[in-house]
Amino acid sequence: MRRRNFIFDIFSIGIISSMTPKINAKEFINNNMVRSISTWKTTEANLKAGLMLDKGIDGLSAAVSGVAIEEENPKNTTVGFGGAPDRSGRVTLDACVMNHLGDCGSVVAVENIVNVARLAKDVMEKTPHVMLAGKGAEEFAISQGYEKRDLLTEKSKEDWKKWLENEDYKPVINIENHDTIGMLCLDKNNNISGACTTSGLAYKMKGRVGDSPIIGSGLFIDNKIGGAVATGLGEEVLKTVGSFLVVELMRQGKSPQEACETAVKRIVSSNSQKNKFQVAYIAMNKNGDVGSYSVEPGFTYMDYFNGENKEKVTESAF
Ligand code: SD4
Repeated sequence: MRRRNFIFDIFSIGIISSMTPKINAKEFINNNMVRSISTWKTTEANLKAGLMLDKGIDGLSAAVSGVAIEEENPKNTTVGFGGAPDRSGRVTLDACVMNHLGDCGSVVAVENIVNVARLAKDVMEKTPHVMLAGKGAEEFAISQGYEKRDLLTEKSKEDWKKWLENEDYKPVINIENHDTIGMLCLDKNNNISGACTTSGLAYKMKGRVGDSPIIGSGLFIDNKIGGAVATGLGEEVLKTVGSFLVVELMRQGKSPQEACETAVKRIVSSNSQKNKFQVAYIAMNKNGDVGSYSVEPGFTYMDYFNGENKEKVTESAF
């Protein structure tokens, strides 16, 4: 089971060894508050999770049920059913989950299964592994009773055929403000969990995997400190191990907002041109404070807090 524990000891792995954590877990107050945040205008998904948290349901269950709404939404072209395929016309999904104990599960390049965040949770809870890929993940899903479904819709097939006419591949910035969903949930026990689920970049190369299913890049939680999730061009998030970086910055004493800004600026510092790509982070600490920042304008996130579910606009580096 310990193989699944991804809580890094920053001192033992020698990263930033001169830094003394300024945040002590004891500084955080447990006041029974709940909060759920999710990337993009994922209104219903975030509301679903928030209401579950209000009822006292644990953060991981709330996150997995919340993101399932986008996985099942055919209009979201970057998640689950209706997600854009790769160049060869296959829809391949990536997802991961992480809980307050530091346990995590992940699936990559899965075909024919809609609820891949739940599948990642099943990998975490029912196998001795952290990550399952491709056919193996699909076979595991079928063995657990998941329905096999064609993830291409008439619309996504039509769009792909249109794309094939020019085969012009470039990252799209802010796809209709509705995109990959990453969610962080703080439950009544003051535990943070999260989930991240995507079909990845539209018309990616066959076999391409982004940041979303990679623990530390697309999602990272350290329940003593907080959590972060990423969206946007996964290659840039992977290169900076983005979500892990945001959580480590919070460990050093930065607020969720400052941590997201610093992590985005690290990406921007090696990519000085505007309009190249989007990357955004959202983060939450154990107090339930939240923050968000993006490379380009136009990123919004949902915030369920005190019984209200609001869309928030994020500031950006450009
Ligand atoms: C990826 N990060 O596969 C995902 C895509 C995404 O907003 O988040 N799009 O690179």
